[in-house]
Parts: sequence; C-alpha cells; structure tokens
Amino acid sequence: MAFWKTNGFLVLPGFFSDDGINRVNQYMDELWEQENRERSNIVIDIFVGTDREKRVNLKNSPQDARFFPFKLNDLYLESDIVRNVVLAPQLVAILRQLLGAAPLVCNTLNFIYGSQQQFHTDSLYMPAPVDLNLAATWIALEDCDDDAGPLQYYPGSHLIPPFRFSHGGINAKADEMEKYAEYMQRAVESRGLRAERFCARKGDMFIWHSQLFHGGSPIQNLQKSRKSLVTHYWRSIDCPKLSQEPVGQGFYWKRSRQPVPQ
Ligand SMILES: O=C(O)CCC(=O)C(=O)O
Ligand SMILES: [Fe+2]
Repeated sequence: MAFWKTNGFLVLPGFFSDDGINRVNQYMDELWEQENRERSNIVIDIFVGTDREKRVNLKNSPQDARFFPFKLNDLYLESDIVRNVVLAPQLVAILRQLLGAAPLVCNTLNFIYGSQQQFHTDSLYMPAPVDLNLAATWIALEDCDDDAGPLQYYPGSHLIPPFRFSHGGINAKADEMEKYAEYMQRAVESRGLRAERFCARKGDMFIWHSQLFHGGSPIQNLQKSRKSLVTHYWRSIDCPKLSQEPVGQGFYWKRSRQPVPQ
C-alpha cells in the first residue's frame, strides 16, 4: 500500500499461471476463425486503412485487421475465460485493498500489438463515478520485448492534481486535449519524473491508479506482438444503477456493447 500511494502503480511478477493465460490466448485465436467472427457481436477498434482508430463490428472488419494494431473491446462480456482471469479471487483481494471496496469491471481491452497510445490518464475516458476510484490492470499474455512497444508510465504522476476541462470535470473534451497535454507535460517536468517501461514476462501484471500518466511506447519492430489484456475497474458500491454480476468476490458491469458509428 505504501508503494502504491507513493508511485501510483504496482508490478506483480508471475501473478498468473500459464494455464489461465493460455486459455485466454486460445480463446483469442479462435475468435478470428471465420465462423466465430461471423457469429460474434464483438466490437473492435482497428487501425487499418485509417490514421486514427476506427470502431467496427469484428464481423465487418477486414480480414487482415488481426495483423495490425487493434483493440478488441469488452471480451469479458462474451467469455467466462476472460471474466475468470480479470476477476480471479487473488486479484480481487488486491483490488479491494487498493480501491477500499469490491471492484467492478467496467471494460476490458485485448491487444495483440502495442497500442502506441499517447500518454494519458484513464480518467479522461472512463472517469470513476465517485472521486478517483478507478484502477486498471495490464496482464501480459506473452513476454514483451523492448522493441514491441511496451507500456510506459511516469511513477508518481498520479499525485499531479487532475486537469480540469472547461466543463468542470476531468473527462476529456476533444478541443481541449492540447491544453491537457501541455499541463501534464509541465507537471511531470517540474516534478522531475522520468518515464519507465514495463517489459513484462508472460503472466506478469501491472496495476495502475486512475491518474497515472501512461501510454503505449512506439513499436520499433512491427513483426513483434505484445499480447496483453487490459481491464479498468470502478467500485461496485459507486455504481448502484448499473446492472452487475458477481464473480470471484468482485463484479462486472453487464453493459451494452460500445456503439459502432454507422
Ligand atoms: O497497453 C497500452 O499500450 C496502453 C493501454 C491503456 O493505456 C489503456 O487501455 O488504458
Ligand atoms: Fe490507459
């Protein structure tokens, strides 16, 4: 807890056994098989033939989307293999301590390649319903080399007071993102913070705080995958209006799928 409070993250080496991880990888591979793809309701953010990510239904995505960076959204809604990993009782016990209450899965993301996502705080995109009660986990589904675009982060950046957008909140307002980035850059520099990278081994887990400034480093070698499972958690008690299901002493939000632009 002391390390978490000072640094805003935890590294748990070898937290998951190969068995659990292999089941997720096998499930992921099977998803791309033609008949499973066609039957699925899964929503994917792809980066093929577009500068920015584009949200589409997996069944309508180009066949080669799987060979380029993408995010598969909310597989926890589809598969108890994923649910049982992201709400494993030993993990739930840790999240209960960090959040001070039972965790609620609010989304999951599956990556094969690095995200190359700019430095950000997750409260921009899924601010906790109460205070800063959000935590996220990054589970390595394989070893990650330094040139595969590892997760990067500034230890201690979670203590930077959140940037306030003109609407008064901390969730992103698209036309003020430059101001946000300047504010955060100045804040990490004035505190003398230095970015670190998480070059994980399969089964390792990284947990971070709502306000940890982090992103995906550039992929130096496009041949290299970097399979990972990211989960964002709120607190169950902070979300009395959401439909929740229990697993492993924690909960998941039985949400509707991310809307796909027509
Ligand atoms: O895995 C990454 O590169 C970044 C993922 C991330 O920042 C997120 O999903 O919140
Ligand atoms: Fe993030």
